[in-house]
Amino acid sequence: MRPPRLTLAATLCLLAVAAPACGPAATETPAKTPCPACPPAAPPVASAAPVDRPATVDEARAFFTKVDGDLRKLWASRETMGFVNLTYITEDTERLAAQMEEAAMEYLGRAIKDARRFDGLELPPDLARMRHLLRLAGTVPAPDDAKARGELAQILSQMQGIYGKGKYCPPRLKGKCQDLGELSKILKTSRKYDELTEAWVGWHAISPPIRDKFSRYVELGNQGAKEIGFKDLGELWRSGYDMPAQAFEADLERLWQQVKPLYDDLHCYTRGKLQKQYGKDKVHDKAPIPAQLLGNRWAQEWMDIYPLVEPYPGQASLDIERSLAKQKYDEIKLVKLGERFFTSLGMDPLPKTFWERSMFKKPRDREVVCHASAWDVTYSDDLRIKMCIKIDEEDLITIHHELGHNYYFHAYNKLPILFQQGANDGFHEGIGDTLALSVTPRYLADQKLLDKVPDNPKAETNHLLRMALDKVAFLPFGLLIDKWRWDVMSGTTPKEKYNEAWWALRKRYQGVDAPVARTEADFDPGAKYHIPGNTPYIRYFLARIYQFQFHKALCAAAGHKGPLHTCSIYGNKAAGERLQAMLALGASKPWPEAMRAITGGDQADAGPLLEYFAPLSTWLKEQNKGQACGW
Ligand code: X8Z
Ligand code: ZN
Repeated sequence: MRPPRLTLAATLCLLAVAAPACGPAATETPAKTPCPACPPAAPPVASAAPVDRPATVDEARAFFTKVDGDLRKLWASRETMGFVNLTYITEDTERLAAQMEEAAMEYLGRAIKDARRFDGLELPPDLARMRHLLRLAGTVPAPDDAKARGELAQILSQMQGIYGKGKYCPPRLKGKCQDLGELSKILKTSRKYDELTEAWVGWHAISPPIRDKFSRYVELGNQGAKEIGFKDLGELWRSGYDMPAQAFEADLERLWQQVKPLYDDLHCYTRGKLQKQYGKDKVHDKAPIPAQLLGNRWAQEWMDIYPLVEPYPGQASLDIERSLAKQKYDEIKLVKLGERFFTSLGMDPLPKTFWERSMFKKPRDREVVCHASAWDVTYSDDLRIKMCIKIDEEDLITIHHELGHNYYFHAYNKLPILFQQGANDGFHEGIGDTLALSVTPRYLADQKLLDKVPDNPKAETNHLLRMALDKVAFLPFGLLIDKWRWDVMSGTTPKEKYNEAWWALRKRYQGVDAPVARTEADFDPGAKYHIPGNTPYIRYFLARIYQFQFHKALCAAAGHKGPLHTCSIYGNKAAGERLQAMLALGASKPWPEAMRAITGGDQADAGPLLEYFAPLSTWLKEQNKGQACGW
């Protein structure tokens, strides 16, 4: 993903000097203390049209052409500096990245307001689309007031800082602390109830200091959103889906109702297995599952408890780690394997600069952000990934995910910059995952990474359950994160009820509960990166639905016969062309048109996901017979 528009680095310049900040803001309000190394002021927006007569289409075209050129420069600087910063963290790179971010944010705010001149003017479709997308181009729009803008940027930086530095330091470790990576490992691998509870509580102790900052961020973000015509920030976030925000919510509910029965069956089966492991005094009948028992800090994906829930132990292993080691896979060889999937579909090889400029390995001599991401820092094929690759199956799949972003960037990089986005953000998150659905046991065997294809019905059930622990378990979590945030942003959930509302949603949608009593002294939503990180989350829910639609359509294009979960489009040029046709649209058209280009339909639909898991669904129902499901 491109990193969220406002990064940790974005405010260090503001911290260093009194507001107003660097960049063009200083031209509006005289700077008291100039930033030590401010980037050149962003060019003023082309508000070419005089105000005493209606604007014309020609003026609108000139305006958007100018905005395109300006944003290219500002965003390319921001992305380039962001990449340097995250792959070489120092105070200097943070300060420079902050300046670029501030300049881009200020310019965008002005451009949005200047574009109002063209409201009500009938524009040709491309310009009308740009007018629409410009208003949505910032994740959190900066308030006009430079002081408020500075405060917002500072809070964003602080929230990310607190999260990033979060550690648990139990007295028994005598001064030694555990970071998120170490706590994650415990939550993945331990089968001791108390140890799991401690790790969960330990991680969730990092977020109370985020609570006040988060509530101020909501106030300031709402202020910025109102200034550009939205009721609140949540409405802005819900407006990026080519339908009114309310219709979008109704569509989400429709999708959720489609998949909920499958989730409920998975929940029931999993709870039964956890009862066997931990006892009914710990995992109660007809009750939510304690969140620390699902193998993941947030109980969002449950793959790591596969050994506890494996339907048929003793079947051929699906684990490729040994083969990777035996065949001497290193980071580059693993990325080449991922690239080969894309080129096998007829897509271009990655540019030479990708191999020169990416970060594939955790450097030994400097601080970096290891969280995987994909970039086109110049919006013109300067593709990279940034990842601390482990040589295992999980990272092979993540490489496909990241390369999916890169190939999307590549496909649309000749478009105007406002169209250089996914058809919507769920599309972007779903591309690499779509190809990863084709990383089937058969494909892995063809790549000599599995000795044989385990193709008896028992092995197939094992495989589908493994997939469901990732894809199906995630669905309610993907939905509820932003349901919580939208309620906070609209004021439906006041600050005094942040945690209560959070657990009400987690119980209602996921059937998961906190391991110990929680109060409003806690701030459990803040322990999930995307909350302090200002990153909208509903995109991941959408991506999990879309990727099965895309997979089904590409399998049909490839002429696949047989169940959907056995299809791999590897090597199929017809599937590649179909995918490419959709990617090349970027955001130039409303997303239903992009959906039509790949699937022939124009709706989000969980039908293909249900089709993929149909054999598992039947099997789960059989297993759950006589069980008291639900919570
Ligand atoms: O944040 C991510 C990606 C970045 S695009 C690594 N994901 C969500 C999460 O980790 O919570 C992917 C799945 C959901
Ligand atoms: Zn992603």
